[in-house]
Amino acid sequence: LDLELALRRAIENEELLLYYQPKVNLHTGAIAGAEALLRWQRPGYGLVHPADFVAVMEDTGLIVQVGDWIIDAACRQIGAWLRGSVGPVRVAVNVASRQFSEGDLEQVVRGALARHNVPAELLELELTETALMSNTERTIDVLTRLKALGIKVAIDDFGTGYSSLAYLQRFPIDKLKIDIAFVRDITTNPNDAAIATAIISMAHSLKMRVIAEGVETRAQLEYLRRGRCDEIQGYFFSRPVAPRDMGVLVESGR
Ligand code: G
Ligand code: G
Ligand code: MN
Ligand code: NA
Repeated sequence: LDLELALRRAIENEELLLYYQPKVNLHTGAIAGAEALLRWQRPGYGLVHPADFVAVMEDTGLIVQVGDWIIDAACRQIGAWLRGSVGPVRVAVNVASRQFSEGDLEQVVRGALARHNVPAELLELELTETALMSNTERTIDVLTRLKALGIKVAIDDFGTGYSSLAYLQRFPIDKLKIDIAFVRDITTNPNDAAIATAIISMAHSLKMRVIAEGVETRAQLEYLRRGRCDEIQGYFFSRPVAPRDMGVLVESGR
């Protein structure tokens, strides 16, 4: 496969980079952190988005190697911000299913935190329901060891899978991320609004925080704030941006 070969070269040639999208705390209005989002600076193609290559990396297993690089790169950035003028920024990293099931996440995370001298509470992992559902005993074991390091764990795209909160509460999870599918029409579709509100209330009963993704309008933001949602992320506040611009956003928000 040409794309697979090009991706292997991209890793060697250091063409991969991370963009950052801010998350906003709805209680305080302050920037709560950022999600790291993979980009590929592909010669002749410009900046390529993961929608065009993450699936190939998943199919070929390349995602495990790239995933390790992503965790290291995110920790390097956290360390640079921490020891520069920006200060502490909590960064959430997406973890693919295969990375969770085939990789040694605890070792990778432990190594990256140590290498870049970063406090564990500044790193968060975003896992999908699918990643957690294959082997319950192993999932609980891996998550427990990750949590013991002091990092945060969030469930991404929540509401689109088949797992219930009753099932998820068996895992040590800090945060739920409500999928964009329930946010898009939240102000006009009573069913989506009911689902989002129910997720927030159930999550809070289970002592989890809630973030909504894909917030594009003030109306959506206000609806979620009234519904007691803790954080939002989306184009309304900012698109994913280069590290330097993320730093500027944090500095100007203080
Ligand atoms: O960044 P974008 O806005 O285009 O993201 C598209 C998709 O790619 C999303 O589903 C996102 O979760 C996924 N993605 C982005 N960055 C990463 C990453 O670093 N690791 C993994 N596994 N998926 C990512
Ligand atoms: O799967 P995951 O949640 O990690 O992917 C996040 C994806 O959502 C990225 O592709 C990111 O660029 C995209 N995204 C972030 N904010 C918005 C938004 O406000 N609207 C839409 N449509 N997509 C968004
Ligand atoms: Mn995510
Ligand atoms: Na998501």
